[in-house]
Amino acid sequence: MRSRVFSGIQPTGVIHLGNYLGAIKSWVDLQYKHDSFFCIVDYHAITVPYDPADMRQRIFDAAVANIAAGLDPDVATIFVQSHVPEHTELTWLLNSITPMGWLGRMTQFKEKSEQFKENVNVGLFDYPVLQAADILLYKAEVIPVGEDQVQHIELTRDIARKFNSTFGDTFPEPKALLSPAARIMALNDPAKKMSKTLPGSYIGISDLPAEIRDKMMKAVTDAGPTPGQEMSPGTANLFTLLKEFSAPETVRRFQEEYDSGAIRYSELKSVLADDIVAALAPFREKREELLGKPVVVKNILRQGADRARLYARETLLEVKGKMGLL
Ligand code: AQP
Repeated sequence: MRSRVFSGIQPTGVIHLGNYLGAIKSWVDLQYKHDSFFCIVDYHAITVPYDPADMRQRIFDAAVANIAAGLDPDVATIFVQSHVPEHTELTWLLNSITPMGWLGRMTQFKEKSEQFKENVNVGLFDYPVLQAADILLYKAEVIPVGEDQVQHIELTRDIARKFNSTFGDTFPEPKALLSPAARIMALNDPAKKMSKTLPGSYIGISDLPAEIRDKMMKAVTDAGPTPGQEMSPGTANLFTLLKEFSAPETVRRFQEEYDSGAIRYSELKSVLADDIVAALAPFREKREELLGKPVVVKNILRQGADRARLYARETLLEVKGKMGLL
């Protein structure tokens, strides 16, 4: 039997190169090899401050962006988390076996509660249990994510193991699958990860060519190459992007120039920006096309939720039965 893949993305307005290279790109490859579920996780997105007037559009935009990036509704199940109420129901059941100490250790919770001091809500604390429910509801085994999510997948394994040992074997223990570019760094501050809440850090996959060039030219590098020593984080980040977007001969050429000390970072940035613009062109075209077909997109999401619910209901019945609730 083909193993099952689950992954999610928050409808938080912007999909950047980190999201794309860390997660979406590998989803596109995996969907043809596995039974795949891809979810727009709106319940996760409401755990930080947001404008309700924008949310509907952001969910729609996230669906459009992912389909335009290559998710194929004919082979993968693409749906919105809040359309499948079993996600929150399983969360409650899993809450009852998850120690608070496990959640208090989560790096994302610590960072977000620092970032949103005025609104450290229970949902933000419980976020990883909802994520565990997302995954376990489909008994998914392969979870393609960026490096920042590995800790949450480990926690999901712990929750699965605890459930299995308490109530009997039910869930497989899922594994994080990291892409070769699992941690893209901020362009303006390479010590931090590229992130939509860090202004100037990211290139969005729907950015216009001029914006892409402008952001790339401002990327932080260093005073000059240091052949034989470790590359500075900013330059290493540009080489990671170069390996993803440029031809192997281009990568080789800049690597040789770096090694000989002859590299000009302005030239590297300019070539890289052009290659990113070219690579994203088909995406921009497809996105424009889908934005003009809202009914088609909504139907994809409705059919996705209908299919997802078939699996979700079955798992929930099994779990409730094992917990003595049926
Ligand atoms: N910089 C990154 N490098 C590689 N992968 C990344 N991901 C996110 N940032 C990077 C991966 O993208 C997937 C979708 O994640 P998400 O929807 O939870 O987005 P996020 O992590 O909230 O994105 P941001 O921009 O980092 O948001 P903020 O600013 O809110 O923290 C996940 O698989 C994630 O690992």
